[in-house]
Amino acid sequence: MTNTNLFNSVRLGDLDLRNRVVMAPLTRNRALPDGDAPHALNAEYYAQRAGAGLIISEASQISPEGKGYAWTPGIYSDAQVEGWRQVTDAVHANDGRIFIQLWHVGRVSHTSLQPNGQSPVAPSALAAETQTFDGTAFVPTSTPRALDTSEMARIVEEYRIAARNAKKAGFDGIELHAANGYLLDQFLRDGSNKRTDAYGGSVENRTRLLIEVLEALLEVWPAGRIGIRLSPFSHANGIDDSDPMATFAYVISKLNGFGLAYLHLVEGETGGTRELPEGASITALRALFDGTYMANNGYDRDLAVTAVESGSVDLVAFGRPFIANPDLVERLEQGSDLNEIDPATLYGGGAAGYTDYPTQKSKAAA
Ligand code: 8OZ
Repeated sequence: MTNTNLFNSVRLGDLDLRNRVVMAPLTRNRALPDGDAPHALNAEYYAQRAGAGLIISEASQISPEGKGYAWTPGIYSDAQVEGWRQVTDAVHANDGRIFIQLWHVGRVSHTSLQPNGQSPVAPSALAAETQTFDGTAFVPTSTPRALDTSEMARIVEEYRIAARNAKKAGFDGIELHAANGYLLDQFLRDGSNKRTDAYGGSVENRTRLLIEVLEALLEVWPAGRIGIRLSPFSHANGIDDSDPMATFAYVISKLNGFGLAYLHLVEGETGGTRELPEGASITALRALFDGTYMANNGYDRDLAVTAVESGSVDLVAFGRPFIANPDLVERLEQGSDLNEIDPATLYGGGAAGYTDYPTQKSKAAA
């Protein structure tokens, strides 16, 4: 990457992005309640935000078992592929680019959201200290059952099928969600992974599932169309590790050599402070990765412009600002005021607080 301006076009693998501003993956719980398929409303929402250099879709479960909240979209059924096709067509019609984020929640789920009311699955039978939304209320997550070693191949296969579906649905690429305390993160961390088989114990073993999944994805997509998201110092969904620097230094070093499109890090606590625990360093972790770096968490215009100018950050993913400002890139470029976000309409519902945030232009015309 040669120029270092947030608003200039940039090459990502074999893709040209119109700028370095990325729409972060954002859970909005607005898929069709019967079958978890995206639909026209979601297409409108993403198309409104196609000014981003790259959109990363909301997290999308790779299987019914991978679901942890009401009304999140899936990418395992034909109806879901059809629904996502509406989204990708609408984004492409506006000259945007969109990757889908592939998700398995692991233990961050509730029996009422699982097939046949079964227990969620996890590396170990330890409940997450967090809540989920079951469609009516926030409820404590259910205690999971530990996956049997013989089931790991099935999980990997489900990621592979989801990656194929993402291609059928017309996405430009995929992002592997290995952050925020979900299944792959649960395997990486010694707080949630107490396994004694080849998938637990040493950091090499805890990283095994992630690497097997990546290898499966690489059989479907070229490396330049696959990104990965990690949140090394986050405690989202009750995740913990006794030595996150050591764990993630290993994980990130292992990612080198695959030639992935990018490494995407949540810097600090997910959606919270950017401050890091003592001994932690995003800069040191970033330096271990030899490819494109996408930064996220609490960036505003100045922080983003400076980070990109410094050369240490290649792409900046904005989350909440993109919810309230469909024309975020234009506003950032012009240094304009941003719309305020309405916290009441973040999760679930219809167009209100979803597709009705005004652009500068629509505001001026009103
Ligand atoms: C907010 C609410 C539900 C899920 C994440 C997929 O944190 C999520 C998520 C965020 O990665």
